[in-house]
Amino acid sequence: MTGKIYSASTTAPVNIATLKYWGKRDTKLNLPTNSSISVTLSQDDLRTLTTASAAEFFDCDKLWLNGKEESVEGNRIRACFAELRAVRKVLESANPELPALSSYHLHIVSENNFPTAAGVASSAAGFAALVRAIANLFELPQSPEELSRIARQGSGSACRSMFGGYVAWDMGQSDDGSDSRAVQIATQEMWPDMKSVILVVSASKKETSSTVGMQTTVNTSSLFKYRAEVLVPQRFKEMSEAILAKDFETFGRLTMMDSNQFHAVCMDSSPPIFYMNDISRLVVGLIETVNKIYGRVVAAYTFDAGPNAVLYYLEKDEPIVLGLLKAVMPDVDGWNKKPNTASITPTV
Ligand code: 2P0
Repeated sequence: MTGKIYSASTTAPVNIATLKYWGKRDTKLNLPTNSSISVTLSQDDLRTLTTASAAEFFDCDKLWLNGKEESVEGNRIRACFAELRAVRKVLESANPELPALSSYHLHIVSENNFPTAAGVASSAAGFAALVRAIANLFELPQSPEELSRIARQGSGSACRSMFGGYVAWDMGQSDDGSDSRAVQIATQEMWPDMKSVILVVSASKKETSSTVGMQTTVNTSSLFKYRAEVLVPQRFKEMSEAILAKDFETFGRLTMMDSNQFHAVCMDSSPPIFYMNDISRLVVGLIETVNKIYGRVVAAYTFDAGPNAVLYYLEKDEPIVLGLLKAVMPDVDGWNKKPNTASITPTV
């Protein structure tokens, strides 16, 4: 059978949290136990490109990731498809001349321009691109904030990739997740001299997935509750204010403190979860030493659910930061040239 194929393509960027999301109060809806903040990286360096197509003659939903067909039976993808189709259906009811795309099957083709296995927030860019591509295909009028609520159901951190610049994910208070969505704190242009670099310490897949790890922490860590209920709300306010004031000293200090505390609650879980390794700890020591020598925050490190480091610094300090990395890690020269040695890619 043949017929018209409707298509739309889009890209979505990677984001790296500076105030970490770790813990769900609702695992089905991906409702977090605390609000979080992230910086969206430049799409020139790291992005997912996704095309969504719909046709009356497609006989089932399909998804290809980096050229390989993947299942679309997961609850998270299903939730995103269902929400987007429901919104499209409302549009079709109000405009009967529109094609009935909400009832057609979808084919999704998605590609990362970075190694998926490198453990660099690929699910965030992936689900953000998936939701935005289908929303474009369906010509939905929803705002990025409203779409972020849908992307959140694919992967929590994906809601933050609906925006560039500095982004907050407001945990919300409701049980249905209607107020758990991302908002932009500031654009990238507002703080143009902010730079980041990713050190790929290991490109191997993490042992404990974020989804499993965070619920282990929620269920077993006694430090976790204090972090989520007392420390993060204070830090959220301070970090938002530091971003708006372009106060790198405070932003960097809070970023490092929050990364260390996130890994502390991981270690306080039972069984303990270790995401950082010896090279990660070497990077921490290096940055702490440089900051001490200069008597200010020259660079700030942060580590997600893996050993890879992301460093934030101001452009004026790039010679110090990259010079130091090159001196200490001479192999640092590009993506994955030597597996399991550090490699860097500077981003904006
Ligand atoms: C973050 N991470 O804020 C934190 C910091 C990892 C460490 O969001 O289960 O892949 O899909 O909602 O979003 C990774 O968790 O988890 C994450 P799900 P997700 O970026």
